[in-house]
Amino acid sequence: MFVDSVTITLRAGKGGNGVVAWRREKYIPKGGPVGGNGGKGGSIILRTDNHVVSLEGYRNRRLIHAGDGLPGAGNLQKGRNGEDLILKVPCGTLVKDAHTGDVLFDLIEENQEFAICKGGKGGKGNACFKSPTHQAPNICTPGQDGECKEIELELKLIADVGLIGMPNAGKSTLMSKITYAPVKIGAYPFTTLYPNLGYVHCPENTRILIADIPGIIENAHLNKGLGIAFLRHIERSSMLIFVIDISGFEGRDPWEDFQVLRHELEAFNPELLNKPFLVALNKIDQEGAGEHLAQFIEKFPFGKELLFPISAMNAEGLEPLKGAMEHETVA
Ligand SMILES: Nc1nc2c(ncn2[C@@H]2O[C@H](COP(=O)(O)OP(=O)(O)OP(=O)(O)O)[C@@H](O)[C@H]2O)c(=O)[nH]1
Ligand SMILES: [Mg+2]
Repeated sequence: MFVDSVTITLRAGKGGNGVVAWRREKYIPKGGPVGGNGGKGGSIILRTDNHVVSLEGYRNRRLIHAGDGLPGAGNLQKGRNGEDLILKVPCGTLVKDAHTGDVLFDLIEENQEFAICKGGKGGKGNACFKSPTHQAPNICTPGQDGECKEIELELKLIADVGLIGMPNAGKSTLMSKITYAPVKIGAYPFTTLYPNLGYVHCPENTRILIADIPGIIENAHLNKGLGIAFLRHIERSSMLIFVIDISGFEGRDPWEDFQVLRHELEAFNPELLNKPFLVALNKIDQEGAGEHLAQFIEKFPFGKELLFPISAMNAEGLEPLKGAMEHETVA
């Protein structure tokens, strides 16, 4: 299951207590204080890992805590430190304070770490308090509590290119033809329920990461269909590809679809409209596509070089589209 937002409480380990103990050996009267310090509590660290693709692992875990430090012991023995806990999260995870919504950190790169909760310090044993004027201190201190935070993890995928389209426009079909991603394709709307990621391999060993997200329909910003929360996954993309069904199937107007998509993007975040984009006019193999294609091209005000008539199903016209994508995303 693809989970892209969770709220969890993290508690770092408590420090172990210091202890009071005395050296007791034959022929050594008044051996002095030998109470050891407590161990440090374990900290909690978030670390990105490319093998983790969603936040699903945290869906049913409300409280996560690191190990406590152990108390000290006699003979100056220090308690063992609590183990640090490393939580693996996908690249693109935003860490927010669950109460204020403030962004605490943005984990973008592979193996990036963020120490979110520090473990408590261990208490001091009585050996620590020995001084020339105080030879037999009968005191020790308790370990400190570890930091505790309630945080929200939000995943925003970091794909170079985001595919935007109405349900059934052929986004997943396009994805399956230009990447090796195992995507589900179906002749019914909302086949894709969660974002899929896949790489397009370009010459010179570069590659472009593409995100195929669920279909967007009119008033998706009012929670129609699957809503527009998935648009967060294309917020970081450097370019968008609108996939439009140009066949005019069931009386649909492709130009109207394009307007609706732009309107929904604007409702989510107006800056999305400022991103570079291309338009893949899909299903040109279908009857009636030619007429709609001509109308679309005529109405399109942004420059004809952004338009790519394709048939994803028959893998027609994909090379120029890949070339344009590469040109825009590979520096
Ligand atoms: N004739 C024709 N059919 C196509 C083409 N591309 C996709 N289709 C068909 O259109 C239907 C929908 O394709 P998908 O790739 O699942 O569409 P989608 O945009 O991912 O749809 P959602 O995941 O529901 O948003 C499938 O039956 C495909 O076989 C094309 O170029 N020509
Ligand atoms: Mg799909």
